[in-house]
Amino acid sequence: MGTRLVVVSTRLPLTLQKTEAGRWVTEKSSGGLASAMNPLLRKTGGIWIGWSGDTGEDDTEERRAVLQDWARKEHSFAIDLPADVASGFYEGYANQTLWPVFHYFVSHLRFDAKGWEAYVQANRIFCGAVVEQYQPGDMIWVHDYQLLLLPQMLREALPDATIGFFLHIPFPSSEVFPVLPRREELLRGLMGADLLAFQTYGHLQQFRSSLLRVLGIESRVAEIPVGGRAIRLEALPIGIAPEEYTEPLARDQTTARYYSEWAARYTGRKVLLAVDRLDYTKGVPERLRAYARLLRPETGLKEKVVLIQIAVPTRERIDTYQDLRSEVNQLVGEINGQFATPDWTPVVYINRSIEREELVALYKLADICWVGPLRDGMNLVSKEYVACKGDGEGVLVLSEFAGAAAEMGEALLINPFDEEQTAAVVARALTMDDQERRDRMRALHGRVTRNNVFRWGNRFLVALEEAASARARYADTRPRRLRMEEIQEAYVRANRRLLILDYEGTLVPVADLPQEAAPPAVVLRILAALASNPKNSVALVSGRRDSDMDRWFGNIEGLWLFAEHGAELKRPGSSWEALRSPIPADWKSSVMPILEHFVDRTPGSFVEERKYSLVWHHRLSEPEFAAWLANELVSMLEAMLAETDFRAVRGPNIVEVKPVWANKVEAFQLVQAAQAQADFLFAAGDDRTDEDLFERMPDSAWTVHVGPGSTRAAFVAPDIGSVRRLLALLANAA
Ligand code: GDG
Repeated sequence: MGTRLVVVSTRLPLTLQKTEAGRWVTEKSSGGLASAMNPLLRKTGGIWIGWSGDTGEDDTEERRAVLQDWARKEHSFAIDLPADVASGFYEGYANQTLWPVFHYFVSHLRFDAKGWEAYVQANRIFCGAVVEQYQPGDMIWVHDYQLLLLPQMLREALPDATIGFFLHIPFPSSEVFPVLPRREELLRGLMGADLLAFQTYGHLQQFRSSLLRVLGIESRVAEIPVGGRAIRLEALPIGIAPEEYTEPLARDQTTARYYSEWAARYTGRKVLLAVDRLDYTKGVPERLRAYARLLRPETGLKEKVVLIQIAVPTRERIDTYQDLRSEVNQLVGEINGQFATPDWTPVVYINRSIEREELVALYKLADICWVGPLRDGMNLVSKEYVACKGDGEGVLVLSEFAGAAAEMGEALLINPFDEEQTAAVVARALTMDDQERRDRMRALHGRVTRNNVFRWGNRFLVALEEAASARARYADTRPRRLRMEEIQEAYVRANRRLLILDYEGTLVPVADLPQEAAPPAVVLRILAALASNPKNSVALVSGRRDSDMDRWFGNIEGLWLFAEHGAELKRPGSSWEALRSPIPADWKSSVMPILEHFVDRTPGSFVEERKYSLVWHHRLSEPEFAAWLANELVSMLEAMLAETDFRAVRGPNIVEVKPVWANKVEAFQLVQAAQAQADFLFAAGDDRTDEDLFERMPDSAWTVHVGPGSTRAAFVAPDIGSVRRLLALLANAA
């Protein structure tokens, strides 16, 4: 890997702390992410950019020196966030709006516009910091839900940068995601990336369906086509660095001491272990209630088990977390109060962070690791426990709502909302026979060891590199931005001109309903001016019926009209003629029943009948369902129409069945026959059929593609407005 990696995450693996004596010191945290990123950063000479955790108000010499040390020795570049930005961003929009909704806790959603503004502001500050450090060729890797707007901000600031994004938390269902205030902005914020990666395939699919529902953007499983490039999509489940857990077990004295002390203390009892941040997504009260069921007299487990619950304080400034803390305190008190005996405490509750040496000793000690989140992106605790069980002596009880469940089929899966079932599964884990336990754990252990965090990091970077080089290849062959003056000059110089114009999507927006496609006066004026010039032959091609075309454009003298994509034409001054005739009369009667069947299945959709074509419109239907059905319909009709002159094609929110010979290339050739020796050929259009035309026109032709999407045209016009401006310029030129 020749290029430098730039990691961007909310927090750095370093934190700035002010001591009681007012001195600034550095605290290092070694999380899974740091273990994954550090080797990659070393290998690529990369850097890490993140929030210092501080406001930067106390801008002393000493503090600056600490941060300079970070940059020099740790390659970590700290960002300060002003207090109000930090709280609105972190405790506000990120953790009280996004976090609950992404974890399906819609009832915990809190939103205010200030929090959103702070979120935008914070993302901008991050963007500025990245731009400041950026060197051409860098690969930027943005992490997680706090920075959803960053990829697009970076794309605008650094158009050629390589930008990847990984979401550590779940992506919610498309029934839930749209609940979010500012949902459109969030999705657009991600669209600047070359690669978007999720923990599971399920999350990826949910993201795709939200994208379709919220922004109307269709995607494929592996990519989203946007504006002439593609964003790659990947499911990349994060792993752990197994040695960080197995090494202390093998060598560390403190770990060994803890382990033997505790093993002696709990002899004769089964140890159940739970390790969580004290977050409402982690299912701590649910676990405690299920545990209380397990201790009922009829199970015979009283005094035979102990639950060690580590609950690390987190986000304590948010009310919901305070409430959770009280609830857990109370439940622990109740269970211990009700069941304890002078020599047995059923729940050992530790409401603080413990050292890695202790944690690892507990993993080794535990007969069962009870991982019960109500929703979790992945859950690393489950993998860390498994890593410590090389001997096969342990059972993992795992919530089916953790991303980890997708990979850890040999765990005993629970629905943590079902406390009865959970208690039964834990009871089964306690009595599992030796062979089954070892078989399951060995399979898990092998997989956790193989699919480690290093592999994850490499896979991400390989995918990112591929995605970025695909974009770069595209950029080399990219059509030029519309150069109006250049076209105008050629137009003025020419003696005989031929202009062929697509209608909907080019001169007017694509209409939801067929009757809404009428042209505004400005378009009529431009067309009339162009068509009245004796040097010009101007043709307008539309999918609409001849009657619509007549009603709209019948008064414009000198204009060529093609209706139904060219199935019918009207030369200047004459009446409509069919391009081929007669067409078989029975084709509609075989296609119509199929379309009607689809209409019945798809509320809001309808069939429009034209002379030479049938169109199924699904713009008013549930987008995902309709898009899926549209594909079904096309493949069904493809088989049926294979031997005929008709084809089924998808357009924007439509499926159209039309004759193959009705197309723009034919239309162009007809006009060209009448306007031989034209020295200025011009075409503008936005869809697939226009691409066929662009390809067939000589290299000297002036071809213009409108809107996003890849194209063979010589120029790209960003929108309909710019096409109109260009045509107005030509109309007034001569
Ligand atoms: C997010 C997603 C996703 C916990 N207590 C102590 C301690 N820990 C360590 C664990 C583990 C980490 O904290 C927690 O990671 P999780 O994956 O369980 O959960 P989140 O913090 O919510 O992480 C999650 C993850 O990102 C990675 O993509 O898996 O779904 O929510 O490593 O060991 N470590 C020490 N003392 C403790 O008391 N030393």
